Amino acid sequence: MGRLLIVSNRLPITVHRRRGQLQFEQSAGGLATGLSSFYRAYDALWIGWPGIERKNTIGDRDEIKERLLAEDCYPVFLSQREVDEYYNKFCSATIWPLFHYFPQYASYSQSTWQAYEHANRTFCDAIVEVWQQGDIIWVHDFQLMLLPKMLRDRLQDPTIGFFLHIPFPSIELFRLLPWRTELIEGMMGADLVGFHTWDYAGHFLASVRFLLGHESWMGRIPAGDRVTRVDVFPMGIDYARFAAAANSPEVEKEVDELERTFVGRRVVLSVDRLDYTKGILQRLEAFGLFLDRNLQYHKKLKFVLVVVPSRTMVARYALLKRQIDELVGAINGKHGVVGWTPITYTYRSVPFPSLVALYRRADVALVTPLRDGMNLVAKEYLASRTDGRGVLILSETAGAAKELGEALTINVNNEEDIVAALEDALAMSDAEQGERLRVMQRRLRRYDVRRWAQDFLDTLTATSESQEELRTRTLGTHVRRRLVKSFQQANRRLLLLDYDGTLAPFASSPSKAVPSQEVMELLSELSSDAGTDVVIVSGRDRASLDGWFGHLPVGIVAEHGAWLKSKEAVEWEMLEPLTSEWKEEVRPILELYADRTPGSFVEEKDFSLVFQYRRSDSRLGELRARELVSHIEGLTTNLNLQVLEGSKVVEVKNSGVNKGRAALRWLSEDIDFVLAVGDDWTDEDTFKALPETAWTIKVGFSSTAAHYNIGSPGKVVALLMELLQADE
Ligand code: GDG
Repeated sequence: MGRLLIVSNRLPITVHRRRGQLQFEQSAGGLATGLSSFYRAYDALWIGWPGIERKNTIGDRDEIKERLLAEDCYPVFLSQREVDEYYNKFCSATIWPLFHYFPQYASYSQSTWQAYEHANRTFCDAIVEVWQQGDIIWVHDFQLMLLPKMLRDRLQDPTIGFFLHIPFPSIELFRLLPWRTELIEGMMGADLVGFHTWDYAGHFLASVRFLLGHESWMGRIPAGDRVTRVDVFPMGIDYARFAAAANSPEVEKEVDELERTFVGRRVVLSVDRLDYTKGILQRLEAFGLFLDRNLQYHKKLKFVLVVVPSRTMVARYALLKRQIDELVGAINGKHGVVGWTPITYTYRSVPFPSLVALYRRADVALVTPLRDGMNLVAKEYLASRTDGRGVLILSETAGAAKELGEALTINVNNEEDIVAALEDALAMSDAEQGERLRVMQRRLRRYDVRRWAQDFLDTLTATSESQEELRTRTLGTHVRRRLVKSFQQANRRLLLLDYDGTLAPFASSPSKAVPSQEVMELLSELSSDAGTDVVIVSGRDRASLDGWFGHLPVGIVAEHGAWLKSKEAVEWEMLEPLTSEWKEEVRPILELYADRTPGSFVEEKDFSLVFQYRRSDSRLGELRARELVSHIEGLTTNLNLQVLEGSKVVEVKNSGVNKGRAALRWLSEDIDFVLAVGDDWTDEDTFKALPETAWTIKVGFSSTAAHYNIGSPGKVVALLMELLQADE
């Protein structure tokens, strides 16, 4: 196995220059601390910005590189201007607010977008410098959403994973971005795209469907000649580190010191980076209300508010800082007395042992983000409670709430909710606290940050292996050559070709999918050879097929096998005697569904009725299709009918009729080359009916009975062209 290349905006090591001297320090932040022990155990290289502006590295770049390499890190050098435009502006003022449901804070500027693209390309160049065949690349977070595709375009069959640490918003927000398509295509360059929760994954899948038109199946999105897998990996913490620290003498000492400060008072704690997404103002307002209502807690309670400076260069953050300062002042001014201020507020980062000591001492952790991808603070608090006490109050809009059902969950916009939760938390018995804690701790201990990373990487490896399998099933050059050769050597050949999705791409309505000039010429030339039988095997009605192909010397199967016409014949022939009286009974049901599904309609053929929903909202269409199938199921058995679910269609027709049965009518002993190509599951009947020796090819990459897969109708046409040329 190759190495693991972790890529994130910041390296786990930050480089500073103080009084001319280079200094190397551990970076703060959940990802850096969480993954640092993990990546050291791997044959890994971490690629990212070391936090020092490029100008400041002049003359020392080689030394920086060398010292970072000794720590398995590889620097991407960025100028202050690049960081301003790309990180402080595009990442912090466009993506961050929009993805956290603050569209009113998002600004859209073409120049910062270009800086984002440029920064992603700079990362791409750095990776290309170090990448070797077999390496696994794991890209992190919203700063690098374009990177997976950029890498895929530059490297040969790379294995790429992408993990988004923040929420992926609903399509209604994501679509507001002018560069939505580029971003989603960028992420789709990965083999595996990971999120913290199913909601985020679902939103991503909906955006892919809406913007790129790719459907997904069980979290897999076949697109072109690859499949991108989407899955959920709720990030864990370094549980053992927090649990061990909580019992360490150093932390014990700090807890004792805190005890002297708090003298028996109850403690409510919150710890966040300064950010409007964290709901700090809402929390303070609610705490103020709690004090108004609960005089019994005056002088007996402390709220410790730790705010860690963040994105101080961004104006909105500076404003928020002023608002917090004012509100803390107002609450302390209103309720404080000599000897007691209700809120102890620190605006700086606290050292790790002090953080754990605060977690240990706090009776309640009040975690109230308006939106948060996950929120690791909530998990760290729980891991530090080795004494079996402590209550977590957690906002339901934090990703962590999906896993921590035993916490007291609140709606941050509901002040009453927060006040009630604080009252409940402070009144909760030790026994109940212990019970709730134990369940959550067990979960967090099992799925810690190492399991999380390992789980992601295992899934990535499996996805990449199945990609490999797909590549071998894909009609590559080698197999193609064999196919062409066997076509050339055969005396009598049979080509069974589906039409929609095989010879022609799907159009918005069936009548618009007319055969191209190229396809017509191709079919005409292939069928002009006396030794080659060409048969169009379609689900369409006779009239359309006759109109398009009737003048060519080709066989035609219409309505999925209900009607057949050989190349010499003028008249259509029925595969077997069929009736259509059932239509009177079934038509009104299909029409009812069409009326309730904007964009859909009912198509009528001689022996079938079709509910077509290609132009409808795909989720509504699928829902209606499923409802329709179950609605008519009972009816169809009585009437000896079958229901086929094709690509954006539900077709009701006589049972016993299928493309496979019809296709067999063209097989004869002297045929020594058979090729069948189709995209739909109605073509599976053809694949299954044919002898093992037949060349069967499925267009697209969902599972199939065919021997090979091919990417698109365009590639089918190219293949047929190759056959034609081989024959000349
Ligand atoms: C993003 C997503 C997602 C905080 N203050 C101090 C300190 N910290 C450490 C905490 C924790 C980390 O910083 C903060 O992580 P969060 O998850 O709470 O929030 P974000 O920074 O916004 O992280 C978030 C996360 O990525 C991971 O995917 O959960 O939703 O927004 O580890 O301990 N550490 C020290 N002193 C402090 O004062 N030592």
